[in-house]
Amino acid sequence: METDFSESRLVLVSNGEPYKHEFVDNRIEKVKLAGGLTTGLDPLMQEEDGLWIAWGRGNADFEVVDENNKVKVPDENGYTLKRIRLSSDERDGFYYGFSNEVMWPICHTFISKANFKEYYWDSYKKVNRKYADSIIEEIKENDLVWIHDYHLALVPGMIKEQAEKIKTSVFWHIPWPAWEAFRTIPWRKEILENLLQSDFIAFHTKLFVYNFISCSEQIGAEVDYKKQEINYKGRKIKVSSIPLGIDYDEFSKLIDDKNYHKEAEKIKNKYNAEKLIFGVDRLDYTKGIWQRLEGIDKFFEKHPEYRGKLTVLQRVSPSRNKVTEYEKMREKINKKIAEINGKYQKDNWVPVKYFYGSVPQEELLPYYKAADAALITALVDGMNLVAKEYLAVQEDGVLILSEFAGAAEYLDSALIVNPYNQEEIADAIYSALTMPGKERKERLRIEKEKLKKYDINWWRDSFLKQWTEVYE
Ligand code: GDG
Repeated sequence: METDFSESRLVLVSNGEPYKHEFVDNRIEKVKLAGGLTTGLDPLMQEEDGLWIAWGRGNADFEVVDENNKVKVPDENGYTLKRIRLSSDERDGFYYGFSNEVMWPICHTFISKANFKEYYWDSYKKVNRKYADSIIEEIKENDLVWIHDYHLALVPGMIKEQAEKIKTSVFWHIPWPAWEAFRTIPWRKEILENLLQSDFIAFHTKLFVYNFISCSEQIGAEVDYKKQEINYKGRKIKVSSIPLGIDYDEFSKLIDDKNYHKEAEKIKNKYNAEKLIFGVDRLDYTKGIWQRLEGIDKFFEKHPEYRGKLTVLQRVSPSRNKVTEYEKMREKINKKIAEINGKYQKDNWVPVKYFYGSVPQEELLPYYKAADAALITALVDGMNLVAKEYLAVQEDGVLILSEFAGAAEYLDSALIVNPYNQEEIADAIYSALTMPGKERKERLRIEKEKLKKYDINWWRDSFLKQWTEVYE
């Protein structure tokens, strides 16, 4: 790791926590929460004895903390996790409300899905203040405070109000929209002004950097698109695109794992089809699941020779089930699948197999292996890690990827589609199924080289390097 932490401590701030504690049969168990952020930052936090501040959501989280809501993770020799406790009102207003019904839809340019309730905004401010106060209680000179994502946009400003010299940065995991979308938020200026109190902000893609600089310009900042610098009210803020990578070595190890091959083989046999296509997404309107199904419908209409031969396996993991929009979408997906299956099903063959629910990662990964192609048709996506994970564990599969996923800015050897274009999806499925082995392998080789080089460690080290250079 290049960044020298001998003089400073890393304080990580995020909505989700790296470990939760849960009651299991009257005992308390610690669970590591898988995901890019934990994978990439947990080793560094352990090595550097950092502090991680996050919302405690496990049902036994507050049974194991001390009087300051702190606990050592993964064990007594690990680093400190400080848990923020939210009331059910705060959870509804801050998390389900403002974060997921304002920031999420607007950042993904789904303006009509936003719900600009004053009460959500009040709750968002209150909880962001709670985070900021909790950080201030802990902060020491020279600490580096790294804030993550759209739930905590006001935290940089709220910290700076109380401790001007504290070094802060933000990584924004979802898209940053064009001004036309962002300006619809009644509190747009306050959000931007608070974010612009951090010293360094990074996004997944160049497009999001451009949008962010342009929004800053709209509220009166002086900007330099080339240097990726923003000057606002006497402060200089550096912006950058640093795409989040995966733990490539861990994923690619599976290629030599016999058990994993066996599991994949079982899946293939179970569906008794010549070809399998796989998709996995969190239930979200941004993921384009419904549009994907339209494309699949079109494919079976255009290519009757594949009826009985191709099975599409679609997994959907539940998410934000308290937001009505997500419930409606679930019904729409169910209907579309029933329609496709009703239209084309024959003998023992069903065109689309659908699974709703979360499974442990070891159960999910054999599906990646079993699939001849992965179909990712996000309507907008910050990055999309599934695309990267699929490629990492494949030996000759084909990735069909939406041009509107951040990952498409980097994975240009995939079959790139416009997710709103059913014909294009149908044609890409056909190309994937008929692509010669040599071409499949060559495309994979190119992508894997990039995934290996720009992995999760590269992302973390690049972020820390660019951020700390700001102070030189
Ligand atoms: C946000 C941005 C950005 C899925 N189902 C199960 C499961 N997963 C795992 C996948 C993958 C992850 O969840 C999903 O990551 P994505 O990147 O695809 O999407 P978001 O959750 O929307 O993440 C996104 C990301 O932040 C990082 O910055 O890429 O654009 O929207 O790792 O494998 N994992 C398990 N069971 C499941 O059922 N264990």
